[in-house]
Amino acid sequence: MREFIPFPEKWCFLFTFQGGEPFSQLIMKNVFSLPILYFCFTTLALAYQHSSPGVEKPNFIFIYSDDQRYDALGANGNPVIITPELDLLARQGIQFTNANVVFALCSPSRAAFLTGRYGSSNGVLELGSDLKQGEKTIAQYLKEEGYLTGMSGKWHIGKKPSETGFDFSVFFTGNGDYYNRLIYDEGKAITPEIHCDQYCASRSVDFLKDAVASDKPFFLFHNTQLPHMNGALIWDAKEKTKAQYRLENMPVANSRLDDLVDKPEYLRTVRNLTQARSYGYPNADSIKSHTRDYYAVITEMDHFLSELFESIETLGLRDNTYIFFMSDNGWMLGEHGFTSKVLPYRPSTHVPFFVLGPELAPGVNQELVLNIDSRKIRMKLIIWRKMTSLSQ
Ligand SMILES: [Ca+2]
Repeated sequence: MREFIPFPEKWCFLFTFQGGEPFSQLIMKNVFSLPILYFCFTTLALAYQHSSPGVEKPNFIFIYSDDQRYDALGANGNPVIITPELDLLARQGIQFTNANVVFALCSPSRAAFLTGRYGSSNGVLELGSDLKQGEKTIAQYLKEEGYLTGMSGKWHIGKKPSETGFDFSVFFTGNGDYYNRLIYDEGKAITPEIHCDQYCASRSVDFLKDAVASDKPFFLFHNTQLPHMNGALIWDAKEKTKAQYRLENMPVANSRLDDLVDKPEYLRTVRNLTQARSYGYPNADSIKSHTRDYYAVITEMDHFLSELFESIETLGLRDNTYIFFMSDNGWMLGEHGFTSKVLPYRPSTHVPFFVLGPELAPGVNQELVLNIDSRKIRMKLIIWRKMTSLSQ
């Protein structure tokens, strides 16, 4: 039996709906032992559930991109990168300027989001490793609240989506080629010729259409492959996309020339450094070429996501849907001489993050946010503090 504690009146406007009284009195007590995103999702879901009859629960769409660093988004102040679709959405929501992941690597980051727990607790500390027995995911929590749950795109933990609470799943495992990718579409193995991100965006749209027809609230976990490198370890963008960028406009970090002599031994031999040297770093031209290719696949990702964004509009979902966008980790483009991620340097852990939805006015928030938060209620404080300020 859940226990409830009073819910401050000043936040009640969030749960005020047409034809209904404000939801004002209750909030799930045990959310304070849950991580931030669980808090946000489940609290909103429960709040709606316990509000007046006829009030619909909110829908949730969480989009996770792959290896997209914080500044690889136009809305975050990058004047060069071309991301019009994401920029448009970001500027309609709350843009978080200090969002980070607790473990800058694909599988642990995804497991951290799904469980709301650190890898040391949920068991996923390596690529492709599995959740510990009994670990409960956000999909399972929401499914218990009557949600239709779907995931689409990259999946990178041991258990299948269907074993972690998802009713609908269209996924490819780990990393590989962008085209002709082996995809498990509702249990059927296929290899569509089109880009895997394009295919999965279309299937996410199918899920949204089915969810609308079902009349159930829904949770969609949409995961892009981009901008992760492909199986040949290159950013395989089309030439016409690359041609939108001029090499001379690509930024180059001054720290690429850092002397690591006073750093720990492992940093002078770590793969992030040897791989960077194989790319030609710290030569500025090599970094510019790499950055151009990286930006180009992000532009393609932005384009593929447009189908999903358009369907949210055409299906009339904006009035009752919260949309979250985040990346599973960042990427180093020559900072301190390094490439890739994992290392806890800021370009590796710092990620784009924005949220938009009903009653959330556009704005910028500079507080620290994590894909899991050790202080448990950080997201609640951030989002609801914003809401509170709007209600005053
Ligand atoms: Ca990643």
